[in-house]
Amino acid sequence: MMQRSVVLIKPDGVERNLIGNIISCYEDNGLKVIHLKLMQATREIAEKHYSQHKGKDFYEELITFITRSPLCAIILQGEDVIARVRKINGATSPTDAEEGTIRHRYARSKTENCVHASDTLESANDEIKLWFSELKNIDELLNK
Ligand code: 3AN
Repeated sequence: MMQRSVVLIKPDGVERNLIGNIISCYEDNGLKVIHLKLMQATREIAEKHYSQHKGKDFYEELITFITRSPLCAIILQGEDVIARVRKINGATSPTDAEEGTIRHRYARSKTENCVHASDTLESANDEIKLWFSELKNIDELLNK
């Protein structure tokens, strides 16, 4: 199924000049960048993005981290892109991530793990609306 996924190259990835290498991992797998921007996340958007983690012991660290410097927000498109991107990213922790995955290669910890990707179709649609609220034709984009 043709899908869209939101990928965030998190502040650690942007700070360490990994944008190009990370995007290459997706493009080399046949996935297409259809939107891309650099932005600094506000606390408000970060809290909405990580609302399911509110109250967990790592929550404050996560919000501080994701808002500390610019991130690169991307919409990727492709057949089964949601599952494929999560496979390319690897497990949350770099010590669990399989060899060849982005997190195995670049992540330093569970928090500083370089990338985020949508985990379901529903969250992809919510995340497109959250991170790309300036897009005028979001509904058209989502239904295409
Ligand atoms: P993933 O991004 O692999 O889908 P989630 O959705 O379980 O992981 O968690 C969202 C983010 O929260 C992770 N990307 C990671 O940065 C952070 N996180 C998750 N679990 C932990 C943890 N135990 N300690 C620190 N940070 C965590």
